[in-house]
Amino acid sequence: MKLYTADLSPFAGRCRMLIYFKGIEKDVAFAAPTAALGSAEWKKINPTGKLPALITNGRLLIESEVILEYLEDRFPDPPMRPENLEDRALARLLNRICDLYIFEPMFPLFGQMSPRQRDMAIVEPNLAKVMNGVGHLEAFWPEETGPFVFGPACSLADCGVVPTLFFVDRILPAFGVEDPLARHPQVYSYWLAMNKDPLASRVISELQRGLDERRAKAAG
Ligand SMILES: N[C@@H](CCC(=O)N[C@@H](CS)C(=O)NCC(=O)O)C(=O)O
Repeated sequence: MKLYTADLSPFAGRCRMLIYFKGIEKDVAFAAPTAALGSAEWKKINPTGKLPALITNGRLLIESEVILEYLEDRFPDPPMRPENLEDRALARLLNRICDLYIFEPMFPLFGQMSPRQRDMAIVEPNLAKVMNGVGHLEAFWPEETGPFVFGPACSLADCGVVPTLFFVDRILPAFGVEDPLARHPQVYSYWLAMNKDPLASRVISELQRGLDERRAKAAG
């Protein structure tokens, strides 16, 4: 099985997190994309031009949630879907909040990182939406939990939420929002705990390495 991945991709980071927590690194070869994302060359491998992409049994699977679900079905031990059906639905909901209410509005912000060429008509509404999205995570956060979303074991929700919080934590300060997660107590204490967890923090360090490389390139 081959996973096309990159340090800075939060969506590939979801898949790596599941792979680390399941202990299945020996079953999955990591590969860098063979060409620039979005390029005609890369679209020969993944027609959407995106990451991640999983090649398994001669088939291409894309979309991080689909890859997570596939890996969970293929390697059910340890289980990463919560046992209780409502919690299982909640795990999916938290990941959808990350996709629809946090990443969707965060994407336009990536084009606005430079303060000198910033269009506030793009920044302000999207920044507000991202903060609202984190508020939705807080509102739906399960009670009496920790250190992971659903207690002592990592779930599919953790795989989605950790890379998302990394981006909120690292990108929003560039727009003047200091400590964006500290405004949401449950999400914040979770984030602090994940930074101390050996495997979650491995994913966080990979994302950080990707971000440092991107920033060094941008600085020339
Ligand atoms: N919904 C997709 C999002 C994938 C995505 O947007 N990946 C980014 C990298 S983090 C990408 O490939 N961007 C390049 C592009 O859109 O051309 C998923 O969950 O896998």
